[in-house]
Amino acid sequence: MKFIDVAGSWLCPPGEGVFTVSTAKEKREHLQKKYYPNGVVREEWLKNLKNLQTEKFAILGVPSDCGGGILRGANWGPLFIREELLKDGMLPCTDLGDVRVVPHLLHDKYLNEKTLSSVRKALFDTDKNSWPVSPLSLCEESLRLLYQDYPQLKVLALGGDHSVSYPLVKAWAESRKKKKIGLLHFDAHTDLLEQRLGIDLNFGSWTYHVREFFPHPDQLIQVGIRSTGKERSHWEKNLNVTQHWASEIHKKGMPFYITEVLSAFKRKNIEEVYISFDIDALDSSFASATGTPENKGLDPVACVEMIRQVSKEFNVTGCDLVEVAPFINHNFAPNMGQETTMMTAASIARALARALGVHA
Ligand SMILES: [Mn+2]
Repeated sequence: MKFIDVAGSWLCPPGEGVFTVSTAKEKREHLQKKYYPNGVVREEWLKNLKNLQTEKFAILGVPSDCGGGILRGANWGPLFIREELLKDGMLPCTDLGDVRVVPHLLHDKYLNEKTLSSVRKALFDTDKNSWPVSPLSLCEESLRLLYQDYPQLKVLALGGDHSVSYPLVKAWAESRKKKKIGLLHFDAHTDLLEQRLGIDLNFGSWTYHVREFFPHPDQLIQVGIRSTGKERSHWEKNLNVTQHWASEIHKKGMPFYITEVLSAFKRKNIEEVYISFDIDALDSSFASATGTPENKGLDPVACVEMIRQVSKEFNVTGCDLVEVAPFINHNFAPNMGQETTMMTAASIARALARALGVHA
């Protein structure tokens, strides 16, 4: 199977991944007018997908927020982050569009045959083929084919809740089996649960399940941790990860930890790095429009510097920015909370794009 044969069915034009008729319609139309000025959205989008062999970078939206549920709304992240990015001019790279999202679903392994067949008919007008239907499954399979057909392509993915990083990182890692790879994970939370309420794939467990691709603690580094029921030693000893907690970063300063991260990746001769950025790694004064904002967090400028230095020394070939939920307005951050979060999210997205090599 080729990516181009399924892309038009599994993905949709940028901004259309959230299934809605009227909510945020003007935002979607504004975005699409900028992207496709002559108005033929679907044709233009498909035309771009046919030229991926000459592209180096691409954006992908994964507007799925079924993987957690404390406060949803990260499904709007991809549209609103793109919209915010447009304010300073478009990112000079192809947009693959959004993964199609049936908002009730997470991963196909949780579905019975009857449901799979029914959703296939709804999404693809047929259930003849065994195509995936759930957002995480569609995301993983799309990227597997994308990396198979265009191995040069580096993708910046916009989530979605953090469960989307499971398929994103898995597809990225599996397409690089012969390479020494590393993961740099910014987050307030460890996301290292084995399961939550009996469900093994969710926003709090994706890191636990991608550890198999990063078997050495120097390969999986978490930055910004501060909201967890257990000590750092518990996670590091039992789960083979390295953690740099926010409290330690406040004490010793980010430059110290940038050096730590660079030397850890060097010790392991890392060839390619994936960066996953949960916006709640940042202090809630910068990022309150998210499901689980946390205070005493990181400074965005310091994070941008860490991203920059890592990309200077290592080949960063995949990134995601997740948990941006533009409609959430916590009462500790009235009025400006959402605006500030979106501006901050755009600056992180640009830093990640630059890390991939985009002149952003
Ligand atoms: Mn997370």
